[in-house]
Amino acid sequence: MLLALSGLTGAHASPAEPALITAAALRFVPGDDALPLGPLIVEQGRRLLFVNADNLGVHSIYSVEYDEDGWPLFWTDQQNLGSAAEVEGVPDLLPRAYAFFCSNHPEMKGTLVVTDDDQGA
Ligand SMILES: [Cu+2]
Repeated sequence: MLLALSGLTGAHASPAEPALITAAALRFVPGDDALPLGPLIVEQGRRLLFVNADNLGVHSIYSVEYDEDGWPLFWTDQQNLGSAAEVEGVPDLLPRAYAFFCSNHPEMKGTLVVTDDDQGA
């Protein structure tokens, strides 16, 4: 999974600024349904950057669902405190809700909602 950063200037027609998800205190912010900000909402085609701002652990993002080839629909490598990575696969997602988790902390769960392009977030 060393390809994680290869899509940064890829062919996807995405807004210049990626959406952002952060890990803090063993939660995803936004994304954790139990927190006030709720699910993470991203317009279809937009890139997503994951930042680990958590001094309590090394974190990653993995979709719960896998494709027919056995790959997660979206994912990142493990990120140490202060490191960041693009969440691979997000710009290709169709509009709907997707559950995800941290591979190190299965109790760290979240929901990514991909919206139609013109719906905003
Ligand atoms: Cu974690």
